[in-house]
Order: sequence, then C-alpha cells, then structure tokens
Amino acid sequence: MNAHEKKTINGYPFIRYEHETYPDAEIANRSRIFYEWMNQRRTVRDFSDKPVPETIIHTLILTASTAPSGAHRQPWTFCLVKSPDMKRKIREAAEKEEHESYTNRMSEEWLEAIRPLQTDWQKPFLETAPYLIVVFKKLYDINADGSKSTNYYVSESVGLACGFLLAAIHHAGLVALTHTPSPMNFLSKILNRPENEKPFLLIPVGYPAEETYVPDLTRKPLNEILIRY
Ligand code: IYR
Repeated sequence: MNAHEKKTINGYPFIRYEHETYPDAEIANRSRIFYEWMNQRRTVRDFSDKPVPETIIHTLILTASTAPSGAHRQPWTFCLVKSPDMKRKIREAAEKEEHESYTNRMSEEWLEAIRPLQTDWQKPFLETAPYLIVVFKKLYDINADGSKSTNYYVSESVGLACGFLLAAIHHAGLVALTHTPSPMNFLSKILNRPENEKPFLLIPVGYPAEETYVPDLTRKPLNEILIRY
C-alpha cells in the first residue's frame, strides 16, 4: 500500500483516509451477507477441549482492539488464560459466587427470565474451553511518573471492543460465551490486576462440543427494533 498522504491540522498529524467503497448494489449484497452470517452466531456453553493455536487468539484480540474508544484511550486489557491451573482456580472461584447467586442473590423474577437458557451455578466450560479471555476495563491510566489520567466512556468503549471480539471469533469459525459471574472481583485477585483495572467480561473461546444444543431463540424483527423518522 502507498504511504498515506500526511498533513498537520493545528500542529496535529493527520493522514489521508483511504476508504474502499462499492456500488449500492454491492453494498446491499455485502450488508445482507454479513447480516446472515452474524445471525448464525450463537452463545455456546458446551465447549470441546480441542486446542486452538494461540496466535489465532492474538489476532482476534487485535481485531477487538480496533474498536473506537473515548479519546482513543483504548481503555482495555485482555487477559488470555490458557494454563489449566489458572482455569481451575477461575472455575472454582466463579462457581462459588454463582452458587451463592443462584441460591440467594438472584430474584425469582431474574431466575425466571433466564430459565429458558437452562443455566445453573456449574461452569465446567471454564476448564474445558482452551482459552478464557478475561476483559478488564481501565478506569484510568497510570502514567510513567505515577500520575493518573482519566479515561472516558470506558464501559461503552470496552463493550464495543467485546462486540468486535465476538464478531471476530464467529468470523474465524470459533465459538464464545459472554460470561459474567457476579461479583467478578475474584478475577482481579487471581489474575493479579492493578487497581485501575476492573473485570468487565469473561469470554471462554474454542470449538463447540461435538453435539451442541443452544436454546431455540428468535431475534426481534426489524419492526420491533427500528423506528423511522
Ligand atoms: N451469571 C449467571 C446467570 C446468568 C445471568 C444472565 I442476565 C444470563 O443471560 C445468563 C446467566 C450465569 O452465568 O449463569
């Protein structure tokens, strides 16, 4: 690729944006194909233990990191857990919290809402899946001199990065689960994260188990999610 044309605006460096576009008919086709592909993505809870080369996961995380973020602070850390010992520690701690949540903390209304998913406090996938990606949000950055810089729209930014990550995982031909054991602070301890980072989402990644069933869910049609003005 040619070097981008550069200029400065008020002293700040800018590069010319080289954007590829297509005729409308091709855009329509591409958008339809991408929708149909994304509409096949499902959250999977039964993982195969089949290994996945780690460099693939690195690439998926790079894709996640292309998400936009407030003031371009990229306020995220992705902890990649492959070690069986670490996965076991995470499973034990998550199941302890989840057992308490399912038996005492979640309301009857909440339990009723998730009954169609048929989940419970047991989380064997935390050991079966070849990788756990634990996403942390960075509320602020710690500079080299020890001072702190605030980050902006941290949850929105990290949520977007997680969305990109799930799309990349599906596109690659792997499956994932968005898991939010609650409370999640045990992850900071086990993974030894600094105090400016808070756990955001735990994403087991791998291949689905040979015979995998997912809830027979439907997605809302356009007329329920779109209001035109
Ligand atoms: N965190 C629990 C419970 C749970 C909550 C929601 I909201 C779900 O969509 C699914 C599960 C668990 O992971 O089992």
